[in-house]
Amino acid sequence: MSHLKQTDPELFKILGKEESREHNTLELIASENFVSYSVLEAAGGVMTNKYAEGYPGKRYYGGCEHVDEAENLARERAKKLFNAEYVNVQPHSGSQANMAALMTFVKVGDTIMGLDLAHGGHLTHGSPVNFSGRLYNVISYQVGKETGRVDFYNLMKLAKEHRPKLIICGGSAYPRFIEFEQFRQVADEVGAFLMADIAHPSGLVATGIHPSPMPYCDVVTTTTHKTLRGPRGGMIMMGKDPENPWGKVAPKSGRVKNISELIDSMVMPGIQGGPLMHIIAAKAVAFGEALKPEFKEYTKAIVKNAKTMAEEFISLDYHLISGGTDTHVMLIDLTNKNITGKAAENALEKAGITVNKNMVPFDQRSPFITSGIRIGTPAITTRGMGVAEMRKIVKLIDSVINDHENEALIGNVKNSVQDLCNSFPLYDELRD
Ligand code: DSN
Repeated sequence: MSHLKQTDPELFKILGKEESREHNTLELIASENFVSYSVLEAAGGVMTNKYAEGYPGKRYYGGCEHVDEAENLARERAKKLFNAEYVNVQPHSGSQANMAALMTFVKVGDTIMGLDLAHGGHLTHGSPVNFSGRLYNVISYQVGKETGRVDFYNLMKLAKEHRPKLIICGGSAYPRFIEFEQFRQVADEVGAFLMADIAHPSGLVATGIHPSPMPYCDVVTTTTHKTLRGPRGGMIMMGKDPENPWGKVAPKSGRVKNISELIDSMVMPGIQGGPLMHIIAAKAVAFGEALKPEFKEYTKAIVKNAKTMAEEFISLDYHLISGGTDTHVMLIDLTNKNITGKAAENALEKAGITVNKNMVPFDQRSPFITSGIRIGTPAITTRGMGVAEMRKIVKLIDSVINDHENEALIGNVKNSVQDLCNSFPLYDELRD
């Protein structure tokens, strides 16, 4: 870092401001986390220099012997973590993992089903503004109004009516365990592939706290930077028998022998060129960390913290979609608090608490305003905060939401946030 200070003081200053923002605020965005200093080091390491189109042992460039080792290590560690037979660690992001998986299993114009974005789904699960909504005929399914959980009765009805080629399960604001087994029953009923996007709970899946999709899903995608606490990136996996296990995909190219090779070829050259080898190295480090017993303790603490927060919110008359959480995330409908998601996000940000506004199921407001906020515990749990801090944080949030235009109160909350942050410092390694 001190080198950058000399060579580019302008950018150095910007980085310093971000470091200080991360230290001095409470990060409650459910999809964010703080990587270890080792992951940070690998992500900033010399492998950023290397072109390595292709896969270990089959590259289009010379000099790949060490990046091959790093990619093989990442793959082997990921297989062990998720009990997967096949892993591709090259997708630059979750969206690209989803794109490559979809392009493997369905053709343009085919019918797919995914959870409605406003009901907790993701852009790449069929939103009309995303490639998934533009390339495929999308039938979205929803959660039940009363339960806040996937409405399987309606999903089955829609699936029988529209005969999708593929169903996506998972989402970015779904507080409950993903019901892989029930999704499999629907997929089997209509002969569809089942794709799980476990980007949000993947850290919990890796440690067995959340059920595994592997026995039920034809293909599984994830990001690596949320509860899994790795660098930003994506990954595609398959369970025990990737050799065309269900006999539903016949690889077209004579050079491709099975589905795993088809997925590899969809990632590169299908949608990506050179892999980000520094990020793959950092993924290997993060997967190594996730294999350690401490990581299981960490993921247990994430859920305990989220459940504690959920109970506190409910006791203060907040409406949590689905009535609580099984995971790291809560989705809160603020309608009874007479504040929009946008206003809550802004007021909390002034107080040093970072959340995101979020549509709630059956929301009457636009995605730019919203009626809700999404809150998650992975990042604050990484800082070492526990049950006592969760209770304190909920009280701070509640006081801002109840009086969100009171600048003096927001100032006081900001001071309390600062005290909390100072007690749980981040990245000692970066201090001069
Ligand atoms: N943007 C991510 C999230 O916040 O959940 C999903 O891609």
